[in-house]
Amino acid sequence: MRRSAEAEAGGRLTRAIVRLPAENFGLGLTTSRLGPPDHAKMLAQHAAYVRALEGLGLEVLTLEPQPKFPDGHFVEDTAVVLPGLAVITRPGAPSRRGEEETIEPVLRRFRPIARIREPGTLDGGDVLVVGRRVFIGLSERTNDEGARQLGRLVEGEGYSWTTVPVVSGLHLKSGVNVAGENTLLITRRLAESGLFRSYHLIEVAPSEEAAANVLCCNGRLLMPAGFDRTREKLERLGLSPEVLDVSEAGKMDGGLTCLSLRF
Ligand code: CIR
Repeated sequence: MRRSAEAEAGGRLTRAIVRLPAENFGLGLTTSRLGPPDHAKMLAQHAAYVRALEGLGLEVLTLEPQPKFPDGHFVEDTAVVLPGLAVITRPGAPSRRGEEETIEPVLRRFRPIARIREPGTLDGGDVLVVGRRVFIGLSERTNDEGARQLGRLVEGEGYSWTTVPVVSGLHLKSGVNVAGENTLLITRRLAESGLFRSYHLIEVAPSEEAAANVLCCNGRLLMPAGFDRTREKLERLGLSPEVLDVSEAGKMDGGLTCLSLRF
């Protein structure tokens, strides 16, 4: 299959972009009450994350830390990358605006570029692509105008789209992600929206909402550590997740998907 056609079918991805966490990453935005994060531990967890991405068959491009943007290692929020186009976002949090400018020259090497423009705001964490359908979360970070702009761009690439009110977590992908073929791992609150009913839905345990931030790529599944009930459920279903500790990112409201752009 042509590489782009494979990707269009939700197929094989070849690259990932990550950014090393800056020493001051604990100054980033957070609503969690999990305590201050530890930089050395974060670096070790980030290195293990990069190794896991390489294990998925991705060539990982690692960018330098950017102390000017303490949330800058959550690169997922700065772009939406499709087989034929990279959309540079306009992050919803004022303190994060500008991160996207540091990603644009990197993505320009791989894709034609489009942009979300003022007054639109959009974080990549609010964008879930499932096959040829794009779900765009309306959240504190992504507004109607940002969603509409992205919708028009993805339509031009042959995708359909719909908006989803974000009812669990910071971003849409805090609460729902692809976990396998036609299968989503999802919080009960998002499942109840009915918007995802055409997929096979696996609900995370109600006490384990953050377990929904799994990363499915090239036929493999990564999940965050600390969510045994959900892990056992996935194992029973034969999905055999690889477990990664992302506790320090979690203290800053981040997780597995936020730490990379994959395409
Ligand atoms: C923020 O609040 O923007 C960061 N501290 C966390 C961003 C997490 N990103 C994501 O879920 N895509």
